[in-house]
Amino acid sequence: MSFSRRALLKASAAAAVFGGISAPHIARAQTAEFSYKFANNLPEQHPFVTRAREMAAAIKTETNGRFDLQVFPNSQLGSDTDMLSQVRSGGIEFFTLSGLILATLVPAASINGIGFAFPDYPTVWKTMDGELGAYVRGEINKAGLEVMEKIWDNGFRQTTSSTRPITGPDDFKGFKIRVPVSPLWTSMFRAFDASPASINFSEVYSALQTKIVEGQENPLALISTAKLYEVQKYCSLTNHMWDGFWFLMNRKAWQALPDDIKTIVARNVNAAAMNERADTEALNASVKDDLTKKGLVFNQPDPGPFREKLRAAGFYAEWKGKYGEQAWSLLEKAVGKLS
Ligand code: X2X
Repeated sequence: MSFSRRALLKASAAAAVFGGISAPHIARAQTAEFSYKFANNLPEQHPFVTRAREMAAAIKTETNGRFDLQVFPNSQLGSDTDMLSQVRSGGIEFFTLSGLILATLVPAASINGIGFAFPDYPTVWKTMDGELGAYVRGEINKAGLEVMEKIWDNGFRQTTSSTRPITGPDDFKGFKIRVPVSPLWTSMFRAFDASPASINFSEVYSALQTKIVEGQENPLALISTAKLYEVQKYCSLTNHMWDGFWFLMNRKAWQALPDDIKTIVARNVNAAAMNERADTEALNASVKDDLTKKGLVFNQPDPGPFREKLRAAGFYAEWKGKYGEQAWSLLEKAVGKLS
């Protein structure tokens, strides 16, 4: 008997045993009072998805099977643009989205993506768990969506390319770069004189592979787990913005839950966000060597000239005007003077 066949038989014997033991759980699952979908754009291997699945299991246990949360990662239910429409209409109940993309609906939500605003993670969490985060959540509520308190980490974004490394702002001139669908992203890369193309994450790998664009920018954890290194050669540690995911909920679906279930869901979602932050930050910090082995060539440019270029292009002044005095002063209170 081959090893794999033996393993298969063993596995099915185990399944029979555990199937028998867990039969009551299966029965309970079938009678879940609430069966909700949680959609997101992240690859299965990303720590985000591991924590999301763990959270869904904990919620099911703690609600005695009354609340069943199904996790759909990897843009399985559509692109970010599609999923945002679906969470608004109720087609999906829960959805995590970058604040910068959410800004197509809630303009204030892109404010954390202002170029070079955050020096480090402690400042990010102080700001997003503090007054600026509360302000953005208020704006999200005004737009008709519910949002959990804790934002999940995507990370500090780095720039990859198949053609040339980015060593300073001049290398961005004419650079064909994919950016997510978001006015702030387009504006920032126009300020660098690049040629940004708005493309949903679900299409990024193939856009890079077919060379529709030369490069893209994302945190290392995502460059690794989405295997973007397979279709890119250079990685420039530009650290040009921090990006995170707001946990959004369809309002009617949230309001339909009894208070005891709401409490369990909120506690577990926010706890998962905290664990995901720790995992993702650690992966962003540790995965560079692995990516080097996989063939990416790294460089670390000085951020100074990039900031200067944005300032000279009027980027900070323009966005301060768009966000307005209140939001901008909350940002500057947390990170220091930007414009
Ligand atoms: O689309 C991207 O690049 C991603 C996955 O980082 C976001 O969700 C903003």
